[in-house]
Amino acid sequence: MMRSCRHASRRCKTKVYLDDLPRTSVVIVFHNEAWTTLLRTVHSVIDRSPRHLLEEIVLVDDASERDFLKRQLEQYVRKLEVPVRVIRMEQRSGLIRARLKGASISTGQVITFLDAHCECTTGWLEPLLARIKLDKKTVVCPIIDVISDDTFEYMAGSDMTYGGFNWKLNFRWYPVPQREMDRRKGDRTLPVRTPTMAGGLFSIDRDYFQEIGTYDAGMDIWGGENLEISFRIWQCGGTLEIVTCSHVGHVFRKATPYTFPGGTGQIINKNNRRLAEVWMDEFKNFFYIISPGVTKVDYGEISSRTSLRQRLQCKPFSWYLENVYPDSQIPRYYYSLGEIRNVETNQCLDNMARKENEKVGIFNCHGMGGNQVFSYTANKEIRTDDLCLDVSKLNGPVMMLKCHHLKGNQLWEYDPVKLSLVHVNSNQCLDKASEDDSQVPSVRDCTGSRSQQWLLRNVTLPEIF
Ligand code: UD2
Ligand code: MN
Repeated sequence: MMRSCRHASRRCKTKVYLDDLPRTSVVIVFHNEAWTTLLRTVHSVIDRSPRHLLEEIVLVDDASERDFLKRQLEQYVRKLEVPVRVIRMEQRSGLIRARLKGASISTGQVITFLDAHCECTTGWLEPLLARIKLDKKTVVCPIIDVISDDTFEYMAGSDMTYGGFNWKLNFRWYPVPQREMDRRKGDRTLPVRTPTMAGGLFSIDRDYFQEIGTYDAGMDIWGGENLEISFRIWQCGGTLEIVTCSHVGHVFRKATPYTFPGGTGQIINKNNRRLAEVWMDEFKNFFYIISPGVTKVDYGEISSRTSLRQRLQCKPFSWYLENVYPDSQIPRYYYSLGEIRNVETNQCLDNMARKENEKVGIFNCHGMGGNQVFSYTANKEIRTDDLCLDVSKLNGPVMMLKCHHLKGNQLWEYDPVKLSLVHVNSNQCLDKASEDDSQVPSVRDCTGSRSQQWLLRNVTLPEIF
């Protein structure tokens, strides 16, 4: 176990919190969790929460198949000095419906959700509850520290990253942008407004959880619920924060210890479709164009969720992109979304599943989205999800770098008449291939040749242009 406050910054340690904060129930759902990690979670909650702020712990067993999680667990928790209730799902339901069940039988004014393999640090709870006391529409997450799944070593998480997501609707950490540092006047002990939450660790006022529609109970097993609740909180008038003075460790596992009945892809795609259809308006196209296969997945009935959105008069997704997540990987305005096809060779730009700092490629057009989807944005960057086409030397190859929103080497001017893509900094044109490698597009002096002409498919021109 770690020493107290190891990761809290010194200024966090001197903060003083009111005594009469709202009390919380801690809800922990699990399926086939290991004994030691589950108990490490429970004990750390008991040991590191001020007793008067902890109403109870609710353990929801999502139909585990391990014997020790049955009577042995019940007998063990009976001896603990905080009320711990164990409830069972009748059948495997997934973490979303298991959390809903746990929330519904809990009684604290605040509900705190934790994964079943966490370790709360000293002082984790007070800063979370203090934010909710100030405004019950604030939903708060701790900084998630990393517990190694090999050695169980404890490593501090960063207060300089916040939650976002990519075109495939995967949750991702991204650097906290300058505007958020400025808003806090550089004080890193103040909560960070985050566009999304990771999903597993957060506290929410019980009444507010009800008011904004808890979770989408039509989502199965795992995935999607974290973005869904994030979009919903922001679009429907709440605030989502990472409270940087609160730290909770989480075991990040390389592989899931459980099955996804019906197939991992099917389930996650269904959940993602539900959130895209209900909350993302026309921006769901980023998800659908990059993964066209997804549109075949049945997402069930969503009318209760769309009417929730109406009833709460939630704002459009464009509002969220503009006001909450302007540095999003999904651009608020863009000229095109789809393939970028070379006129001479009829081949398409292709990220070749390469990663950051690697070269963009060119390949036969396949029309299947994926690696051949690019967006030419209103900021005149060419992005493939969270990477931008970037050139840093004359006649240089086109690299894929993290989009920096600073124009510079990532600024491209498309001429819809000449069909050229001019790299503004070098004043050279995107060409199908470099001198020495036909598979590597590069910039060359502009000649107007057909190898420098490009068709941007699915061109949509929003009214502002
Ligand atoms: C992250 C979240 C997780 C959840 C998930 C997206 C963190 C640290 N974790 O994945 O909470 O939001 O993204 O859905 O932010 N479980 C069940 N029944 C199931 C499957 C899982 O009860 O059918 C439990 C599981 O035992 C665990 C919790 O749900 O306690 C989260 O599952 P995970 O730890 O496998 O998810 P993780 O951390 O990869
Ligand atoms: Mn987890």
